[in-house]
Order: sequence, then C-alpha cells, then structure tokens
Amino acid sequence: MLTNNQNVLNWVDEMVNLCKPDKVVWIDGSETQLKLLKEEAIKTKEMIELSQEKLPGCLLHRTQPNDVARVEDRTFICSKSKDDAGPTNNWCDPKEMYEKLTPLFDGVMKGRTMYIIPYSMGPIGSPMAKVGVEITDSIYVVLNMNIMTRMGKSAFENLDENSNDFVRGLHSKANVDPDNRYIVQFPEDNTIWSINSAYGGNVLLGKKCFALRIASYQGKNEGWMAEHMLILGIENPKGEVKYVAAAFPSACGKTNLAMLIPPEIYKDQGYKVWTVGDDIAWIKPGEDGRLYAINPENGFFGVAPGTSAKSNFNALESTKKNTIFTNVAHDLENNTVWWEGLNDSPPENAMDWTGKPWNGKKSEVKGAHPNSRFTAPAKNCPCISPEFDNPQGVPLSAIIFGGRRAKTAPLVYQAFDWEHGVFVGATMASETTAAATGEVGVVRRDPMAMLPFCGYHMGDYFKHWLDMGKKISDKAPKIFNVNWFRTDENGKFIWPGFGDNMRVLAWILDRCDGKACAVKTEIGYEPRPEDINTQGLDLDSDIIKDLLSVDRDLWKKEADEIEKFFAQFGNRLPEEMKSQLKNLKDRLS
Ligand code: GTP
Ligand code: SPV
Ligand code: MN
Repeated sequence: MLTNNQNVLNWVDEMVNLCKPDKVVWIDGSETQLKLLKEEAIKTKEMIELSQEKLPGCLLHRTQPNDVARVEDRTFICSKSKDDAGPTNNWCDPKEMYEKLTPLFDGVMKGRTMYIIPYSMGPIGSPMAKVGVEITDSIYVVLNMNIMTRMGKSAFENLDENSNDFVRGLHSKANVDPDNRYIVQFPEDNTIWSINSAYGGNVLLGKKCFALRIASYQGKNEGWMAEHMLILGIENPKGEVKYVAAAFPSACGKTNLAMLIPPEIYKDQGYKVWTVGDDIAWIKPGEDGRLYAINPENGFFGVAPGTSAKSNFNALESTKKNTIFTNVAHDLENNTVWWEGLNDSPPENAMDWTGKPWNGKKSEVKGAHPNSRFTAPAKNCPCISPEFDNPQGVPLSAIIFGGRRAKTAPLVYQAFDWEHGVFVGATMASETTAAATGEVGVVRRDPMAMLPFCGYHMGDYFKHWLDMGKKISDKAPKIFNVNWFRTDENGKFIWPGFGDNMRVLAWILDRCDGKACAVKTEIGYEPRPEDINTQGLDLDSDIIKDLLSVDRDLWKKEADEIEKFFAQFGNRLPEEMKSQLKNLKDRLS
C-alpha cells in the first residue's frame, strides 16, 4: 500500500471484492517493478521486445482487430439527470449503468493480477494537477500509463490524507468482447468504468476519460477549462516566447503542429518552436488575469502513419527509445517497426499489424493500422519546452480552432472578439478520421474538437466558455480558426502544411501584438494574401488568394447547418450564440 488515504483504500477494497483477482499489485513506479512487468509481458507475448540496439527500451503491441480505436457509440456520460449529459452524449441513469456493469466486472479478474496505478495529471505539486487511481488487469495499460502520466507513489503527494478528490478509474480488458464494451464516465462520482477494450483512449483512463470528460465537468464547477488542445511556444529572434493553444479534432494535426519545425527563412532569423503539449490542455486564469495552460500528460500517444523525418522529425525522434508501438508493422529483419508514410522502403520480411506475414513491397494491404500509435515520453522530444514541468503553466496569447474542411473554411481567420471566437469554436466542423470507429471522411460538427470528450451538456459548455471570457476580459487570448486541409479540384491539399504552418502562426502572433494587417470579412478578420509570408514557397499569390477566399453560397449553407446543429441544445443554448448566428447571417446577406 502506497497511501494511508482511507478513501482510496476503501475504494480499492471494494473493487478487489468485485473483480476477485488472484493477486493485487500496487504500482509504485520504481524501475525494478517496471522492469519485471516488461519481462513478464514479453514472456507472455503480450508485448514484443524490439531491437535493443536500434530501439532501446521499445516494445511492440498488437490489439485485437476489433479493438483499434475509441468507440464513441459505446461511450457514456452517466450523470443523474439526462439533461446534464446533453444531446451530444450517450446517457444512461448511473444506477442502471452500475447495475448493468457490476455483473460484467464480478469476478472478471479471477486468475489475473490486479494492478493499482496512482498517477498525477499535471506536474506533481502543481496547483492545477489532479490525482487519479486506475485499477486494471493489463500490463500494457500500466506500461503506457507510465509514459503518459506521472505514475507511482509520488502521485499521492498531491492527495491529502483525508481528501476525496481523486478520480476512480476501473478497467478490465475482460475478454475484449466488442458487444460488451463500455467506456463509462460518472462525472458526479469522479468515477470511470471501462470494460472489454485494451486500446488507447478507451483504457488509458487518465487521458480522454479523466483529463477531458471528467475534468471538463470539474472545470465547469471549479472555474477552469479542460480542452482537447495542443500547447506550443514560439520563440522570436529576441528570445521572447509566446504561447498558443490549438484545438483540432482527433487525427487533424495537433501533434504535428505542436512539434513544428519552422521553414528555413524563420529558422535563419532565429525563430524556435517549443512543445508543451500535443493533445490536452488544462487552462485557468492566473493571478495576473491572463489564462495559463498546463499539459496534464507526460507523454505523446501519437498517430504513427504519416510520421516521418520529413513530416515530423521531432515526433519521430521522440519514438527512438522507451516507446511502445501499437498496431504498426513489424520489420522482422531488423526487429524494428514500420508504418505507411515512414519512408519509401517498406520491409519485405515483416508482419502486418494483425500479426500476419507481410511483404511491404508486394502486399496490397496496409502494414500498419491507420490509427496505429506510438506512446513516447515527452522528455524524448528534442523541442520539449523548458516550461513543460512548470507547475504554474504558460500564459496563452492565442487560441486556435481548426479542422479538416475540403472547402468552406479558409486557411486562417481571426474572430472579432471572445464572444465571436466562442461561436467560431462552437460551430467547428471537420471530416471524420480513423481515430474513432465509424465512417471516415464525413463532415460533422465538432465544437472545440470536444464532441466526443465533453463530460456535460454542450450548451452549458458554451456558456462556460463565455463566462471564462468575462472573467479575463481584456486579457483574453485572441481567437483564430485555421484549415490546413483545403483541396483542389483533384482532391489534393493546396496548402503545403506541416512546417509551413509557421507562416500562419507568424501572422497570428503579429495580430496578437497588434502588428499585422487584416481585412474584415463576413466571417472574421483575414490576412491579405501579402500578409502571409510565402518566401521560399512555390505558391503563387492566386493560390493564396484562393486559400483565403470566402464562398458566400457555401457559407450560407454553413449557417443553415449551424442553425440545425444549434437547435438540439434548446434553451441551454446561450443567447449569445443565437445572436452570433444571426449576425453571421446578416453579414452574409
Ligand atoms: P490525435 O492524437 O488523434 O488527437 O491526432 P492529432 O490531432 O495529434 O493529429 P496528428 O498531428 O497526429 O496528425 C494526423 C494526420 O494529419 C497525420 O497523418 C498527419 O500527417 C496529418 N497532418 C498533420 N498536419 C498536417 C498538415 O499541416 N497538412 C496536412 N495535409 N496533413 C497534416
Ligand atoms: C484521439 O483520438 O483524440 C487521441 C487518441 O488522442 S485516443 O487516446 O485513443 O483518444
Ligand atoms: Mn487527441
């Protein structure tokens, strides 16, 4: 036992009685313990040890083919009142849900070991950090939580002896039965129950379940925000660093933007980019009235396909040691890993992500699953921010929203003010990706990239954003929208993206400084084509003009779609959002 906190001990007792494991192991986070667990996972073939010469400390894991992504249709917010979960979440009465899941958990760990993982979301000792305890029967989960969180005995330093302020996470892979898979949040009980999955966001309970779904609910009650946002610092040639946070839906470029390498023309001048976080931000007003953000995580659970030395050097570097790869191809010759987009020489003697023999030169099927991932320690990242562990967080100058839109959304625009910015975030839409099961490539509304992650009524969530803006008033970060994914008539991306997104960030920061020019359009302030630095890019100014164009007819349709989307929130939709929609329509007509 690693704590005297009676609330923790009582809950663990209860869960032991429910799950009936053969053995109970408290995870203290020590090297010795982790080493033994790794060895055991390798012995049982749960994990494959990769070449310790080429990839020291790295492991490969394959999940069941039916268990490769978040399952939004099996994810529930169980608040007492259905209305508090709102129309965008699956809901079930908590009592009913506990009654349904209790028999599934009853005796589920017979013949297995139960691991009890204390962890901190946020730097230990940070006033913004919070404690969780995850109970699981999966070593894969323990080893991933070790990378993704501050895990072990020290996490309890943040929990007073009598405190009840910790999130209770219960997970069992059970027999990975998709028909009995449930990812359930009980926000009013600080509790998460997850069963019958062994994949990422479904089972690393500190991540989406706690740090977004439960934390968004806590934030609403406690006056802060939990957001699906990367955090990055941009250092100018004078050595001043400005921080921005950006919300893009899953697999829409957060990790990439967070680790961006500036193009030569910026590097030569002395610009640098520092990564604070790539997926989640906890944001709170500081004493000076500005918004401060911490990254509650300690590692990256990044999309592997498309990650290369060219597209994201820093992410790739982060995966060179002490990393867990999930559902990528296994290069048998080198005992290393491979995925689509890593390079142009797929291995011939390999196994695909399902464990079948695979010849990358000949095979028609993909070697890695499109949602295959790496779990890499943040400390491995060559551009990790010196402020990564700062318990106070970093002050935000700008907040950016974005998504995948083949048409409609221009490359970048700035909201008129905070309230309009909340409207821009609330009406975000994006084409769906492989990060969740379901159809890929259909446009769906995804407010603030939080549709799958908001732990309460989305209308109240908009209200919370508006309230936060009132608290910080003139110190509020400026709000922007970006779209790297506009396509031409052949379906090809027009904007080069990746490192060149720095050119857009530069305009954004200049706007925050009151330096850059902009024109007022129907949807917000936009740069003129000449305000985006295209030096060294092979793009003529017509293309930039096109990327920035606002198609009125498309936007009129967009406004109608927004109206339909808003209708479901009924009287919980803040008046401000209605008037913002009316203003947009007026500007377009
Ligand atoms: P989650 O971890 O699921 O939340 O994803 P994410 O938002 O961190 O997305 P990530 O950065 O992993 O990028 C997902 C996919 O988008 C990858 O295939 C990238 O190669 C691609 N991508 C990222 N940035 C850009 C860009 O600027 N332009 C284009 N065309 N593709 C991009
Ligand atoms: C996402 O889907 O937004 C992810 C991956 O970051 S997961 O942890 O599976 O949610
Ligand atoms: Mn994510």
